[in-house]
Amino acid sequence: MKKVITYGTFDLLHWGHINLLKRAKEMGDYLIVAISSDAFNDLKNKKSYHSFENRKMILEAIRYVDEVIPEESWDQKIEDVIKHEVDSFVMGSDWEGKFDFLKDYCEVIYLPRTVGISTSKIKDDLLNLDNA
Ligand code: C2G
Repeated sequence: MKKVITYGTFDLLHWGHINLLKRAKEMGDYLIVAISSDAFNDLKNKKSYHSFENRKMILEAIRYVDEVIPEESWDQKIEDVIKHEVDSFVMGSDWEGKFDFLKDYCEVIYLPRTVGISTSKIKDDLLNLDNA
């Protein structure tokens, strides 16, 4: 069984996230998503609309996702890859090159980011809607 892992906040889930998760799952048979905890989001200077528990519940409902684990630090990826016997690490291309240190442990794949959608775009558009 080929195991794939990916990491992210996945707040205000949108079709760019789904595109990523779909393609990540196509890389293997079992997809693990490490979802950023609320505390780790603070470290990333990201404020999520949905709590960790609710973002986790939403991700677990997605057909491409087999397992959801917490992401609590920048330094857990090697341990996660070893512990979960991961074959491929997949991220969107906005992270190109940032996680190449994992190449000693698994395949590292950066997939083209979906253009035209992002959680911050959703927030901005909704704000502008109010001011329209
Ligand atoms: N993504 C994408 N296309 C978009 C938006 C996001 O392909 N239009 C991808 C990102 O590249 C990432 C994943 O979806 O691979 C999750 O995106 P975020 O929730 O924004 O995650 P991020 O804050 O980048 O967290 O340790 C890694 C970090 O936790 C990544």
